[in-house]
Amino acid sequence: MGAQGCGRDAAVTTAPASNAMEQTSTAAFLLSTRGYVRIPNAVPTLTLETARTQFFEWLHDCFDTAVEEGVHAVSKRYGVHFWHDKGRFRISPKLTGAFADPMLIAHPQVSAVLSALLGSDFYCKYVGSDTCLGTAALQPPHRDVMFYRVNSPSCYVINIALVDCHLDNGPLEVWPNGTQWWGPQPFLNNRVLPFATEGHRPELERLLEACPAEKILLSAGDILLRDPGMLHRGTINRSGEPRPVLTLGVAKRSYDYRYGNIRFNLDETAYAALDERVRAMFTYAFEPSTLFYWRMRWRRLLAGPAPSRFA
Ligand SMILES: O=C(O)CCC(=O)C(=O)O
Repeated sequence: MGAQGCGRDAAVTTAPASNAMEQTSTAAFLLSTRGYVRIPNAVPTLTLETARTQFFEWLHDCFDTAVEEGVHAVSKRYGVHFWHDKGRFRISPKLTGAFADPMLIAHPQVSAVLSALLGSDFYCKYVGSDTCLGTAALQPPHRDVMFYRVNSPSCYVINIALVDCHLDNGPLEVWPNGTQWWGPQPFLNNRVLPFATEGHRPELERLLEACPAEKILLSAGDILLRDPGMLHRGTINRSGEPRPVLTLGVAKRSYDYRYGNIRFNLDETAYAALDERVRAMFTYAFEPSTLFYWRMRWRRLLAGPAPSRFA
């Protein structure tokens, strides 16, 4: 099976898998070195199906809510926050019902791996989703976060496949290896930065021509953990069906970035109703009695206003 990388065939992978709790250290090793690891069949069927049905209702509500590209909006029937650009919809799910299920949002295997790498008090900065449609263009290779100041990742992305992600519906393409591989200097030496998610970056694509890329295939219910510093891109969806994947950004407490606002997903009532394993990831936004709440407020103030779709 060949799939188009930067001018050469990208390998196709189902991603190295970690199955059991006792494999936490192996999964953490793969995530740190290779840049990604897959937890197969992680989400229970009923939770997955309920979440998928709900998600498609939100998606259609967003389709029915006409808004300009790149502008943050709220859908007219369900009130979900979203924006879309170039055939890619970013919906912030409301964390109730199946979307508040710890087996989806705070999966024990995922938490064990992330605790090993980020500390058990890691927090969740955003819960979003990437849905690519048939109109979505091939993205340029990019990283999701700025270069880290230290030589190990300070944050990770959790991708939860709501549908099968196969070669025809726009699977994620990655250039494997974690942050330690993709440091700033080689890019600066070549006067090219890997942050743009749209348009063409021929200089970057040329540099990557000799670097093997992989397209990651996922089954619905698989969870992919990846280093957002690993180069990757969204590909083309030829299936005629939307391809939704949930996307959570989690980080060490010492680290913050501008993207995301958990208030798009939760209000006080929904927060209070959360299972404590899920709630623990969001205390920073709802518990003024904690130091971390004020530290995050302060960081946000210092960072200044972000684009509306980020804020
Ligand atoms: O759609 C995807 O799977 C990934 C998209 C992506 O990497 C991005 O929009 O930054």
